[in-house]
Amino acid sequence: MDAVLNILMVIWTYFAANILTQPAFLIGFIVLIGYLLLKKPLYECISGFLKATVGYLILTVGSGGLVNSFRPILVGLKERFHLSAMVTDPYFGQNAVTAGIEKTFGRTFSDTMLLLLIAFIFNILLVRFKKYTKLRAVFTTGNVQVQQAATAFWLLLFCFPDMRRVPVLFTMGIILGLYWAVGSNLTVGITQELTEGASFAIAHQQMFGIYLFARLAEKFKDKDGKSKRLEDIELPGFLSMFNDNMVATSILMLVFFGAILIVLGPDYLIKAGFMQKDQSFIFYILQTSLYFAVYLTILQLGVRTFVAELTESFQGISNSWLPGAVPGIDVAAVFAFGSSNAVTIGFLFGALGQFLMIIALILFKSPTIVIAGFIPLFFDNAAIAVYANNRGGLKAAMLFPFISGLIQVAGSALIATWVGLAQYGGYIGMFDWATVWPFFTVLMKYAGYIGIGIVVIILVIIPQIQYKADPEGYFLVVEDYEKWEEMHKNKKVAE
Ligand code: ASC
Repeated sequence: MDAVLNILMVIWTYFAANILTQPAFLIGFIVLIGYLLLKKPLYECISGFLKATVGYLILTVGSGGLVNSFRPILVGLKERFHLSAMVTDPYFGQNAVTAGIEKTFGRTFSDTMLLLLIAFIFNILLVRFKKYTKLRAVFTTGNVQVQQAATAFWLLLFCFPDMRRVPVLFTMGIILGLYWAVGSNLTVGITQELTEGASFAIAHQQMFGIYLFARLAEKFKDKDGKSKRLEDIELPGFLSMFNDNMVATSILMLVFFGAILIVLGPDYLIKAGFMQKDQSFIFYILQTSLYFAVYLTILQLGVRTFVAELTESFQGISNSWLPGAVPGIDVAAVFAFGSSNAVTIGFLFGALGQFLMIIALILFKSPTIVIAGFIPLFFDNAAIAVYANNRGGLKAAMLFPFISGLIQVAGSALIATWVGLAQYGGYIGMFDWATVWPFFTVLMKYAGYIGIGIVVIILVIIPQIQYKADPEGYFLVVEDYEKWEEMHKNKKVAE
C-alpha cells in the first residue's frame, strides 16, 4: 500500500512541479487535449501545443523582462536611502513567508504541491458541477498559486496557530480552491466583453479588484451609455505622437523612470551594478526606459500567439468535459486587448496613488513603511485601467488605478504589520491580498472556525448572486458570445 502511495506521490509531484506550476506547459497541454477532443489531425494538435506553449513563453519573456528590469530600480530606492521598509512584491512576499514561518509558527511549508493539486481538482469539480455552483472558470496560473498558497498558509496559521497539518491542508484547499474559482469566475463576463469573446478569464491576484472597478466604471458612461475611451481620443498637433502606443509608452516611461534613476544617481547605479562605469548616464536612462516599450510589445506578441489557439481548442474541452467553462489565465493577457495606452495610464496613476500613500505612511509614522514593488504597481493597475477604460472610458482608467494604488499600500501595510510578516521584508502586495484576504483574516481571527464557515459561505454565494442578476446571459456569454452580444444589443434598444 505504502509503495503504491509513494509512486502516486512521485507522479503527482512530477506533474505539479513541471506542469501545474508552469502555466506555459499547462496551457500547451490544455490546447493539445482540446484539439485531440475535437478530433483534429495529430499534426494540428502538435502545432497547437507548440504555438500555445511558445506564445505563453513569449508572454513570460515580456512580463519577466519588465519585472527583472524595473523591480531592481524601485527596490534600489530602499538600498540607496538605507530605508528599513517592506517591499510589496509576490516574490518578496513568498521569501518573507519562507524566512519567518519556522521562527514564528515552528512550521515549514512543504505541502505546497499537494495543496495545489487538491485545490486544482476542487476547482475543476466546482466547474464540472456548474449547474449548482454557477462557476465557469478554471485557474491555470500556477506560478502565482504558489505565492498565494504561501501567503494564505501564513494567514491561516496566524488565525489558528495550533491547527495541524492535515486540517491546514484541507482548510486551505477549500478556501483557496474557492477563491480561485470564484475570483476567476467574476472576470468571465467583463473579459468576454473586453476581448469580444476570446473565451478566457483572469486567474491572477486582483480578480476581485478588476471586477469591482469594472463595475464602478459603468457609472462613468454618459446618458446614452457611451464613454470616451482612450482609443476614441485623437490628440491634435504635436500631441498626436501620443496616439501611437509605443511612442506614448516610451515618453511616459522616460519621464517616470528617468526621474527615479536621477534620484538614485549614477554613483549608486554603478556601485549596485546597474550601469557600466564608462557608460553615458543619459543613454543609460534612455535605454532602460525604452526597454519598457520593448518588453510590453513582446508580451503582447506572446498573447496574440497563444490566445487564438486557446480559444479554438478549449471548445474541445468545453464540448465534452467541462461544458460552458473557460480557462483562467495570467492577467497580462489583457494587455493585448482594448487600448494599449490604458496599460501605461494605469501604471502611472497606480504609482501616483501608491506614492501618495507611502508619503502618508511616513507622515503618520506607520510602523511599516512600504517600498512600491513593480509587480503590484504594474500588473494590477494596468489591468484595472484596461477594464475601466473599456467600460467607463478615460476618466475611469485614471481614477480607479489611482484609488487601487492607495489601497494596495495601505492594505498591505496594515495586514503585514498585524500578522507579523512585515518584519521579514516583504508582502505579496497585490490588490486582492491587500483587501479581500485581510477581510477573511479578520473574520477567521475573531470568529474562529465560524469565521472559516462565513468565508466559505461568502465565496459560495458570490456566483449565485451574479447568476441571479442575469440568468439568461450568464452562461450564454461563454457558450455563444455572438448570440449574447445580439441579445445585449436588443435589450439596450428595448430599454
Ligand atoms: C505576478 C507574478 C508574476 C507576474 C506575472 C505577470 O503576480 O508572480 O510573475 O505577476 O504573472 O505576467
